[in-house]
Amino acid sequence: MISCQNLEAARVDCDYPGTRNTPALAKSSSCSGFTLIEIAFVLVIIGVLLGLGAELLPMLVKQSKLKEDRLMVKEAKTAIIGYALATGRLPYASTTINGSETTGILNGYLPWATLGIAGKDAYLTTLSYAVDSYLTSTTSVAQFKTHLAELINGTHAPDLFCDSGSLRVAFVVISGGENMRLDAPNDDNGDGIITMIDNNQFASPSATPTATYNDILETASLTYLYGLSP
Ligand SMILES: [Ca+2]
Ligand SMILES: [Ca+2]
Repeated sequence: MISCQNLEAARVDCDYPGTRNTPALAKSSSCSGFTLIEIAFVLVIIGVLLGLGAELLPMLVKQSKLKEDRLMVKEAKTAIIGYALATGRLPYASTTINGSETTGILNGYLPWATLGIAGKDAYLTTLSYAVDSYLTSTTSVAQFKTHLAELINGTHAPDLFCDSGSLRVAFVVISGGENMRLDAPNDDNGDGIITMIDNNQFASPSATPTATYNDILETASLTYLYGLSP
């Protein structure tokens, strides 16, 4: 171990070889060595910074994943709307994760292969999807718009609702989020997926994550889709 006295002597030798007995000269020197106290101080600072990094990194990764997931669900919504405006109908859901729509199925997995998009979310779980039955069998954009109008004015009863029933929607696309499974109120019977057994009442697209809900949901309201239809 280097004592303070020895270190000071070393510092004097550093700038003025052969002048060990001239401390006054040493004090006015520009010697750039560190004392043990200075080194200890720097080590403490580095330790604190490493500790902060270890705490912040997982949080930043989590936030980044959530942001990526929201973007992927939004992109799926855009693809679904594009499909409707191109074909005059919304696709049925898929009963499996293979992404092909299954005729007659209204709740299940996103028919991502039919849409021509990637079907997994940022957590590598297949997206879920539900659709109003009255918008799946139309054969033109004009008829699709007529059916939207009938759902809006009540001529035909709508199937799907968000936000405790206050929002009538044409479809929902949902990521299970960080826990990789759908939560209530999207999944009512707790099997982690949406089927006809669940009650077609979904969360608000603006629902914030809680201890029991971390799904990411996007939807198109009937009026929004009506406004987009030419
Ligand atoms: Ca979830
Ligand atoms: Ca379910």
